[in-house]
Amino acid sequence: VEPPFYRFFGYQRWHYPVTLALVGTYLKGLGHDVAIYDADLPDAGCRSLSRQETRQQYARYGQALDDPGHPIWGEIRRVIRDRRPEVVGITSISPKIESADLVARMVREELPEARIILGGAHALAMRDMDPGYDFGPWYDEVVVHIPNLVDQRPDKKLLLDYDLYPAKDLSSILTLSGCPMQCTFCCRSFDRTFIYRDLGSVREELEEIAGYPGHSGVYVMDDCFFSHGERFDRMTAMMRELDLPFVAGGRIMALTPGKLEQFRERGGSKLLVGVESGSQRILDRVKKKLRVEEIVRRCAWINREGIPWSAFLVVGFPFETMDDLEMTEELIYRIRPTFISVNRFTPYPGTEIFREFYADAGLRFRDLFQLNCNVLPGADPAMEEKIDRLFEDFDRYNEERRREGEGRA
Ligand code: B12
Ligand code: SF4
Repeated sequence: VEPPFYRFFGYQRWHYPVTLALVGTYLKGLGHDVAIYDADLPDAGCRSLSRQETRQQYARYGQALDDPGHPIWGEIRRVIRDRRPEVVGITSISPKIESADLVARMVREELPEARIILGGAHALAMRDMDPGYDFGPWYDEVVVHIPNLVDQRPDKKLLLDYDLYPAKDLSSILTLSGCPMQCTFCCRSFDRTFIYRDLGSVREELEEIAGYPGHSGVYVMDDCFFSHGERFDRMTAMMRELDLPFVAGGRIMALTPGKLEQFRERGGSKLLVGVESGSQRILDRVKKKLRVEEIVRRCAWINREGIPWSAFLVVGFPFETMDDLEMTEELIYRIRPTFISVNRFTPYPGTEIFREFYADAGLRFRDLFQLNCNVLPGADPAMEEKIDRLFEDFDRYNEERRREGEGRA
């Protein structure tokens, strides 16, 4: 089960539950009868929301957690009763864990004999920080790692209601896992083992995506698409051959003029880049291993190549000052991305910053979502006001850039 989250606040999610598709494929390979229930599949109440709207609507998630009569809980109970599974596996990231707990509790109430297993980023992070962490009374087992899971072609047809997914939502692909960096705000800081998926299996999935009626290209979910030169070359060649436009993310230091040219020529339609901050002090403090001058230099290469791109920013680190925020603002208007994706710093369990600043802060997991307006303990009201203004200004900038793009088209 993918626990419900986005649906509660009306956000139009654009992906399918890839982690569960991989776990399900693995279990099917072992001979089990598997179905994936995506309880977060967008419904008629969901639409595309701006970042400001998302922040405003997010409180509806917390309200639903406190409302046992919410119709989505009723729907989940009905599915459990209808399907009567023997084993229920639930995946969860930290902000969703209370939703996962409620699903587990309903399974326990409806099917006392069922075995309930929890997996996912939250379980991994909590176990990493405290091997004896108690996940509560609903789970029989917690699984934090299945080796080489990414090296498979996910069987998306295991999804209940497979036919309800638009081609776009099934067109994401994961071709590796792991990252060599150790940014102090990222949960992957403690997992540096790389798994590269076999390129034959990548090709099969790309062919599957190219065959979806009305597809609009591929979204590559890898942490860095550009790091491994030979794979970059072979994968972009495959997309070109299959005539598949693609969106992918890359670390700034992995970008070169040659790779960017190849990216564009072979159908790269959008690039996602983690800029994070315009302050060298902040970049150093979060161990980003990146110089502001390199950001300016390499982002100019992207613009010169004419590739549409999103810059990901994080604002509101506990050690950030007004000067740092101003440097980020100044940098972003200088490097001129096509889209600014600004996120409120969120202390995810398992990260170095969580351990240093928030281990005893009594944070509620439900508040840990980057676009939440929650105020972290110790936050300075003047900084919060500035952050709110940045969100508004960047939404406006995004809207203007979107209109400019339409004008050109
Ligand atoms: C791809 C990805 C996405 C994709 C798609 C996510 C999806 N659900 O399909 C997109 C870009 C949409 C996305 C969005 C978000 N993501 Co994301 N994402 C990732 C990424 C890069 C890979 C996740 C993945 O699928 N890995 C492959 C699977 C197979 O591995 P796994 O999830 O680690 O699970 C392993 C085990 O836990 C176990 N397991 C997992 N579940 C289960 C279930 C059962 C039953 C069993 C037996 C085992 C099991 O098996 C796996 C193999 O060992 C990770 C970072 C990373 N490199 O891992 C972040 C990550 C998971 N995302 C994260 C976050 C915060 C988000 C967002 C909230 C961000 C946002 N601003 O919106 C959203 C929320 C999405 C949601 N799930 O609702 C955080 C979670 C942190 C935390 N402690 O909760 C991570 C860790 C990144 C980070 N910055 O630290 N994400
Ligand atoms: S933020 Fe990106 S570069 Fe840094 S550790 Fe996480 S995945 Fe790696």
